[in-house]
Amino acid sequence: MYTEPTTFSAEEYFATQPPPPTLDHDIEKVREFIQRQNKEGRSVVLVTSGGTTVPLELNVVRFLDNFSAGTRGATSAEYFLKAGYAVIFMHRQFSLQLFSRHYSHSTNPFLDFLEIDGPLSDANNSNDPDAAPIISVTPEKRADLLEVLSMYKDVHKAGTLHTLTFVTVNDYLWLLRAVSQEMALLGRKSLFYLAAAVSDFFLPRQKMSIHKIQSGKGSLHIEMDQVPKILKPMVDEWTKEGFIVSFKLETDDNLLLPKARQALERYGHQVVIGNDLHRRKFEVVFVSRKESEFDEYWLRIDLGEHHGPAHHAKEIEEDIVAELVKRHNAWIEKGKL
Ligand code: PAZ
Repeated sequence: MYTEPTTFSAEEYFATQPPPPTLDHDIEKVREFIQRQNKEGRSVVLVTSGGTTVPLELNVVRFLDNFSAGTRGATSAEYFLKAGYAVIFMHRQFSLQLFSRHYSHSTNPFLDFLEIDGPLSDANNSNDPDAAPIISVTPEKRADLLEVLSMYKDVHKAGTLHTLTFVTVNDYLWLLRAVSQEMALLGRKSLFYLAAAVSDFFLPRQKMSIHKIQSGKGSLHIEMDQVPKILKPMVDEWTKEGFIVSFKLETDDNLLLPKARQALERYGHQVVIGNDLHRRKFEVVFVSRKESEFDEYWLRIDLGEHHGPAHHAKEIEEDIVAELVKRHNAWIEKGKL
């Protein structure tokens, strides 16, 4: 069946697409979190992370996905916490998480760090807990683990991290709108770090097949509508004083700067961070406005660089966050004039 593609404004989108069932509950928790951080005088950053899906059926079997492991978001969120921010980490379900990301099952399996002291047979045959073998951490891994674990415990004790999950682009849009509206309370002390890879296209609920799309009728033609440009109402209505940083991912080098500039021009927010798919771990460009000109600031790291006592590989997110904290502080100060 062919139906005309629709261009939705943000308003039309929210009037026709249903909110996720847990939205009210999720936002109540976000509100409490923001109110507490505001009372305690902290700046709050919303970090979005991971890809969004576009389901093709209401009883979803198939969906379109956007590329993103969630590394940028999870890594940056840790550096924001280190810089004293409270973090709302809004991420794709099952994408990389803060802290546990250091022990990803594919690159650094946690079980490989553990040792069993004592014969296993004792554990199986005895009811005496003292006879149970002791599990310990491989000595050369202890310092690294201690560093991650201490930060994890400190953050939980301080209550400065709040986590939200999305799966579909619809979940993402509803959550983003509601969280930004709540963050308006913080005025200039709110920072938005939109690193999630968000689909530009979606299938409105009204056009979705209820059941699994059947094969046997030849090729499949799906016409998707454009996701509304959500940054516009975010800047103009939802969070007028927030410092908003969006990301632009491209695979064609020639498009990176023009597309980043175009986004700034269109939405009027503060910074677009451009990154190329294959170089994103060691090179990004900050595009912003200086009076009527565009300002471009390239940030590059040497991937072989090591620092700190645990000899971690340098992560570009450390420098991205340091630069943004500087710019956000200047933004806060400017608001006081
Ligand atoms: O999650 P990841 O570390 O694998 O990738 C990060 C990224 C490339 C998705 C992010 O830096 C980004 O560019 N996000 C915006 C993508 C977009 O243009 O929609």
